[in-house]
Amino acid sequence: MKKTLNLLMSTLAVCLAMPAAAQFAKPEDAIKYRKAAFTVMSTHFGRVGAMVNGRAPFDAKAAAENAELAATMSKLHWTAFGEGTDKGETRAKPEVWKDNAKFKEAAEKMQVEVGKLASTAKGGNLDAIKTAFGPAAASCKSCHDNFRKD
Ligand code: ASC
Repeated sequence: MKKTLNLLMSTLAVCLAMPAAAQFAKPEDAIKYRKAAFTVMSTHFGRVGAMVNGRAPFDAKAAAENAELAATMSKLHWTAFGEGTDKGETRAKPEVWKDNAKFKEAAEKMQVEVGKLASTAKGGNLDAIKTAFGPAAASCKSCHDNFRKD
């Protein structure tokens, strides 16, 4: 039991120390992973958006849960834009890699804004959520405009 645990812990340590790209066996896996993460993030972000835009009734608990999920998802994609993942089934523009510092900055801005939306949503006040939603949506859009093909 102890041996198994030791092996597990050392495997975990090696995995954490590996460069991000090496966490995916193939570039297609990284592309699939990041698309899935964007899809899940967008789904939960969109549910908050529906309440903000009056397309769905406001439910404070659901807003907080969905915003929290969007914030959690917003942390996942970035290791999946490694080298060699610019080709294949992707709409990512070459600028993601050519202008990587700018891409990272945009990614971090999005994480901060979606994080703020999640902490605001915990308060359960629709007006405050509306205020926090705008900059979060703008941070999604700015990345689409600069780093996504359509
Ligand atoms: C969403 C979603 C996005 C953003 C973006 C904001 O609900 O899926 O990617 O909002 O459209 O402009």
